[in-house]
Order: sequence, then C-alpha cells, then structure tokens
Amino acid sequence: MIDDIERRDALLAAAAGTAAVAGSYLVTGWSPSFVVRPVDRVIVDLTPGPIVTAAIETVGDAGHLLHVAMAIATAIGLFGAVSFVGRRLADRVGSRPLAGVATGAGAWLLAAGLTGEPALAIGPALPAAAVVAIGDGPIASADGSSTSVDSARRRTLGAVAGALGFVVSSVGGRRALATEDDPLAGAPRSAGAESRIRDLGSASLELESDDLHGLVSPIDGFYNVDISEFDPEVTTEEWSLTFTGETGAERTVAFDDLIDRPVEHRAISLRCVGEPLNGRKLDTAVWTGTPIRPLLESVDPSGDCDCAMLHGADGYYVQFPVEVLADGFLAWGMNGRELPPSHGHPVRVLIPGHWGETNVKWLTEIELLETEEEGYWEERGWEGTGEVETVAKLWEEGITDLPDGRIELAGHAYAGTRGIDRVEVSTDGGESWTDATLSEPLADEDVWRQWRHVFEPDGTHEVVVRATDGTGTLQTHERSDPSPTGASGWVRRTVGG
Ligand SMILES: Nc1nc2c(c(=O)[nH]1)N[C@H]1C(S)=C(S)[C@@H](COP(=O)(O)O)O[C@H]1N2
Ligand SMILES: [Mo]
Repeated sequence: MIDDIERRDALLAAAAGTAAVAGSYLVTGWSPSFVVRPVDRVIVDLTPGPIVTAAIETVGDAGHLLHVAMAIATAIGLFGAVSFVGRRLADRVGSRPLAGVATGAGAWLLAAGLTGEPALAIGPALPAAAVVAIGDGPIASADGSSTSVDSARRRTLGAVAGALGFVVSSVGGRRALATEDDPLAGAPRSAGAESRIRDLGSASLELESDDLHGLVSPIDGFYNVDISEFDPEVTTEEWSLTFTGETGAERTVAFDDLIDRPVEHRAISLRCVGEPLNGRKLDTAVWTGTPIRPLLESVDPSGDCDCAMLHGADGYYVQFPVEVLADGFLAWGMNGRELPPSHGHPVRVLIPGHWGETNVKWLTEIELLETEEEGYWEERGWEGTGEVETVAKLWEEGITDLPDGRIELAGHAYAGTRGIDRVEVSTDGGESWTDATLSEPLADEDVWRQWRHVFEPDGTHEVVVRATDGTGTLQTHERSDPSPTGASGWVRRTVGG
C-alpha cells in the first residue's frame, strides 16, 4: 500500500517537473532564458577537463546530447522536488488547495532564481501548479480505504496524462513559432559579400558531387563548436566591445561605431583543434568585418606578457599573444548575412591561421594581461591557440563513381596562412603519388583550396592524400590524436572494389 502511494508521489513529482520544464520551453524556446540552460551550465562547468576532452574525441557531438539530457533530467528533478515540498507543506497545514499554490510559488522562485527572468518564470510555475492541483492527495498517509485509493490513482493518472499532453503541445507550439520568426530571414544581404561569394564560386573546381561544399560552406552546413548548448542572445544595441586591463586608455566600442569603420569581405577558413584527422570541423565562409589592428593600437596595450584574454558573452575565454590578435578581424557578417546567433551574433573575432578556438564568438571584452593565464580549453588540457596543422581531407561525399567507370576523388586542403601549394594522391597505399588538380589560389590569406583527382579503378584501392603548404613543407606523416595540439598524419581510406 505504502509502496503504491510512494510510486504515485514520485509519478506526480515527475509529471509536475516535466510540465514545468515544458512550460518554460513554451515561453522561452531554446534560448538562454530556458530553465534548462543554467542547469546545463553548471553540469558543463562541474565536468572535469579530461572527461570533456575524452567526450570530444570519442563521442563528439553526442557529448552535447548527453549533457543536455542530463540537464533536462536534473531540471525536471528540481521542479519535481519543489512540487513534493509544496504537497508536504499542504499536508502539514492540512489544507489541500495549498499544495498547488505552494508548488506554483516554489516553481516560480526556482525558475526566477535560475534564469534571472521573473516574468518568464510564470511559464514553469503555472503548469507545475496545475499538475499538482489536479493530481494531489495526501502524501504517503492515505487512510487506505479502497475508494480513496482508487480516486487518488485516477487523479494521479489524470495529472500525468495532462502533463504529457502539455509537453507535446508546448514542443509542437514552439516549433511552429520558431519557423515563423527566423531572426535572419529578412536581413539584408551585403552586396560586397555577395560579389565575393560569386568570385569564390567561379574559382571553385567543377565537381561531379553536388554534396561536397565548394570554396564557401553554406551557413547551415558550417560546423559549430560551443562550450554551452545555448547561444547567448546579444542584440546589436546591447553589444559593445571593451578593451580592459593593461592599456594606456580603456575603450568601449559600440556596434554602430564598429560598422562605421573600413569594411572588408574576407574568405576565411576555420578548423577545430578537437576534430579527428579526417573530421568535419573545417569550413570556410566569406566574413564581413573590419581589421582589429587600429582599435588595438588606439588602446596602447602595455602588459608585460604582450598577451590578451578574449571573453565571449557565453563565459568562454581564450588567451594568446597581442601580435597574433593584431592581425585579427572583427566580423559582423557571414556569407552576406548578419552573423547568425550560432556563429557569434553580433560580433566575433577571426584570427588568421590559428585554431578555431581563438576565434571568439559573441566577443565582449579584450583584456590585456600582465602575465599569461590559461583559457577555457587550455585549463582542460588542450594546446589549441597556436597555428593550424596542414591537412588534406577526403570526405565520403568527395568520392564519386563517374558514368565512364572512373572514380573522382575530391576534397579540401588547408594550412592556415601558409597556404596550400600542392596536394598529392596515392591510390596504392602510398607507393606512388600523383599531383591533384587544385582550385585557383585566392588572394585571401587564410583560406583552404579544393583538390580533385580522377583515376581508373582496378579493384580495391588504398587511397592516401597529403598536402604541401606554401612554405614547401609536406604535411607530417606522423599520426597523432587531436588532443592536445591537433590531429596529424595523412588521410587514408579504402575506395572501390
Ligand atoms: N564564445 C565562444 N567562442 C568560441 C567557442 C565557444 O564555445 N564560445 N568555441 C570556439 C571553438 S573551439 C571553435 S572551433 C570555433 C567554432 O566556431 P563556429 O562555431 O562558428 O564554427 O569557435 C570558437 N569560439
Ligand atoms: Mo575548436
């Protein structure tokens, strides 16, 4: 009997917790005000560095799913616990209606405390209160008579069913809303960037495969790496960049001041230090922005280490030399559009030739330091602030059977500011090598090139690809894992047969 009641208590708490989280989602969507976000933040911050690193290397993006699932479950547990306390309180006082009211008030407090958004905290508070009001009965102290057990059971099931229905309609309703208010749908395209994209289109190799990106990656195909599952929401009005720390003169730049500066459209590639050798975290966009050097010089950096810590609105930070930063670019546009939320809206920095992690998104502060300090990933064992390794990729969609029986191999090669001079392909496991055709070199200083090689297959081939950078240095043959300084070695894969 007691077991049965305890099970019902747990069920009702889970239903109230789930309804609360769904209610929050209904009013906030997948945004920083969603109650799951602060919980996710804590989970990510509490996870030890080696585990984060291992997750990136082994489960990759599944790692994100994992901590988000944990965060959702934890949030449900927290609101469930609030509902349980609310019902306990009602028991003590001997007033059943108090259970719903106390749950609502507790859920409101919890949500407001987690997110700092009292108005939006109504989202989780109301459904949690409603579920408890519908499903409530005395906690684990029923008189045990069969009628009251039956009606309690019915109430609990009613509350659970109501909560589930609410979850389904919240998620569905939110989805419908989301497609309507794509913040970038109406944004004007930049004519200068459009013309650069066309230039890159005509510099691209003609390929049989439609799936392989050309020289420009489409925005929705551009990889993403974030420390948090939630993109900060920063409007152009709110945004500013402040130079702090060891400067001759602190300075804050507003968005309107920034875009008044000399505008350039640069093709720049990004590659994540955490990706496997033949991984997919290498992409290129045409970025619209302005060089950072004049701004940096105007604040007269004076710290002894000549190094800077860059901060993003998501709590991310990374440190590297001022002279590297001086060659950087502050971007507010991507492929002719306003910079999308997932790529750092409204402003990110792009650092030529260095690993992706130096390219801080949602950039808000550049702190000139007196002594070196570790950045977010360096605290977790990575050494990813240096120059990228040379790599030639051969992705699945780069392998195409041509109608005449030959096989087309195609991909991208990247060596940061060193540029790519040559890509060689072997179809016999590295015994013999042939030069691949390369796309025209671009004037941009930090961009990949495409390569293409067609051959007559004869059974199964062990294909190996290697690039030579602009200094004449061959991509290193020695294999290494991504951690800590980036994957190395030559991409090989079995083709044909
Ligand atoms: N603020 C902030 N900037 C960031 C990151 C982040 O998590 N937060 N990730 C970094 C990493 S590891 C990489 S590889 C690139 C990825 O940029 P993208 O998501 O636009 O492809 O952003 C870098 N800048
Ligand atoms: Mo990265």
